[in-house]
Amino acid sequence: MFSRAIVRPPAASFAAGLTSADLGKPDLVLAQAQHADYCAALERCGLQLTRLDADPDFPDSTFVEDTAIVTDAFAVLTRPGAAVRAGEVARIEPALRGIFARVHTVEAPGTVDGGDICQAAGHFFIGVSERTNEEGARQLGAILAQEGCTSALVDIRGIHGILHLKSGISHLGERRVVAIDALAHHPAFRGYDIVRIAPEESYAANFLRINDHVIVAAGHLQFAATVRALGHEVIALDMSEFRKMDGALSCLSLRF
Ligand code: CIR
Repeated sequence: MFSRAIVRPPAASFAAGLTSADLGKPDLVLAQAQHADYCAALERCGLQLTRLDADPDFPDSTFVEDTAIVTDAFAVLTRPGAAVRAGEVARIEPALRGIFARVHTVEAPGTVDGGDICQAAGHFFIGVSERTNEEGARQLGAILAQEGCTSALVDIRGIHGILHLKSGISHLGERRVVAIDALAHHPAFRGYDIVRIAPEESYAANFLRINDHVIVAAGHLQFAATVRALGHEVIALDMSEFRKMDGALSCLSLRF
């Protein structure tokens, strides 16, 4: 069960963030409204929110997920792979130290983006990507082992169109992994039920299972129907402005 989440709204500088999407400039007012809807959805799922202030010094800082990995018992401060995002970690650190008794860190030359880390109960899939390097993955694996957790690497370099591992897979719970075609047969997911996502709905591979609900990106009707058929209540959220900045549902919060 999740009971809490940390969020940070998009700042006035949001449109100056990193992006590889060719979807136009985001509308700040609409992004703020979509973020408010996102927060309301988390609350509807039963989460108590820690709301950090918008941070205009870091345009991508609304994507708090990349700065840390959090569990019920501990947190890991990451070292984001994009140099312009490195300073976001120090900005979230006080909040995490106020909540977690055990806070680990990833050290140079390791880099890790939280978006590359997918938790499935006590097991973690660690994506090696343009943002998370092999040394960062190694350090994180060692930290997780020290905490009694297991992990497996998934190299996504060379898979076109995904920034992070969780752009291509998410854990639905009950040992079910939703995956895009390019990741569906990866050996790391052996022993898991794979739910394939249609290529035209690949953006929906990033979703949030929170307690009894599954939050999905609006407009992915086949996927929403699949999730409902598996017995979950679906909340659909418009993510248009975050998608323009390569963001998706999981990026906008740290949940524990
Ligand atoms: C970036 O390129 O870092 C941001 N514009 C988007 C980060 C998305 N984060 C995530 O998927 N966890």
